[in-house]
Amino acid sequence: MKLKVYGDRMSQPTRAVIIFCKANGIDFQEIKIDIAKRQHLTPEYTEINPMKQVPAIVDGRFKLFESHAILRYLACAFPGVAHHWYPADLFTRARINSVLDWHHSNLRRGTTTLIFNAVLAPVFGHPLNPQAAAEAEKILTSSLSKIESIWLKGNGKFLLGNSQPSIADLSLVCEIMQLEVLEEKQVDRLLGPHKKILQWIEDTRKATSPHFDEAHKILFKAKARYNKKQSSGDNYGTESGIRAMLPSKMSLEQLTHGLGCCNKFSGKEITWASTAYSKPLFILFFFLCSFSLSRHSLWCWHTALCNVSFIRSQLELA
Ligand SMILES: N[C@@H](CCC(=O)N[C@@H](CS)C(=O)NCC(=O)O)C(=O)O
Repeated sequence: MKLKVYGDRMSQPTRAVIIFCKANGIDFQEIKIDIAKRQHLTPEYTEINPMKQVPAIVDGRFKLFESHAILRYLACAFPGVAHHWYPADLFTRARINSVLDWHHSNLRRGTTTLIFNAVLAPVFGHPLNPQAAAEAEKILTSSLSKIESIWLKGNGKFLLGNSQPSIADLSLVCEIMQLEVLEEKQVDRLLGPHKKILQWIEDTRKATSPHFDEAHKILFKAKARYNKKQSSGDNYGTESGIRAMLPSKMSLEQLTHGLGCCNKFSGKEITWASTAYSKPLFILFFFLCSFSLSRHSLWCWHTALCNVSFIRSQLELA
């Protein structure tokens, strides 16, 4: 019987489970439990998760709740899951579990309390509470700093110095993405100083593409709704504000302008890394320069390298 995933995509742990299943080709049926409609409180759902929260899964006769437990179960139960998500090595697993346990009482406490008191409270019939939001912001900021200085230190793209993501990356990044529902200037203030976090979000997004964006679409729409700005901008409600903050992003218009090329691709994004000459190209360039006798041949080489760089960047746009 097909795996059933019960959840609401507005919930960050639900998105982590859905993205995990999709990224690993796990065949599953998504069953929406709409929190806003209180569907998580029904007797039918309480049979599946007596804690009355999402997500939960049913695999045959086996029921399970708590997203971290679900991710660990799926990683072990489905043979097609790539090793890096939850490697078999005991010490590696223990370290991933350590991050996951820390998450619940730190990063998650900060984000959920902040979002509830700064945005969501009225949806559930409570007043906004700026003081509680300010306290939560301190927990969040301290958590982000700890992630950067402890688990993202070094050259690895992902937590614990890994070159590929684990279930801890997915869970924590989905948590931080929930900040999308806040006003843009608030997200800027919270995440702007954390460049490593921004790059890590982007790396996790790319590693789980296109499922990451697809699962998060709902958040951008919710942002528009909560901030009552549906009609104020072309992209409002369809794009990630966090993604736009990446320091390594520039528009192709800026790039092509800089190279003196046409700007018919303007508006698309491109990474600095893809536009920089790679090391071998640099060496080749200077080697040829030193042997070039005329200014004309030098210009030809420069133009050729610009074109190579431009073509490479186009290929990376996808
Ligand atoms: N520790 C749980 C947290 C689950 C949770 O807090 N779910 C929220 C949505 S993100 C929920 O169902 N809230 C409804 C409620 O508590 O009434 C997990 O990781 O699965």
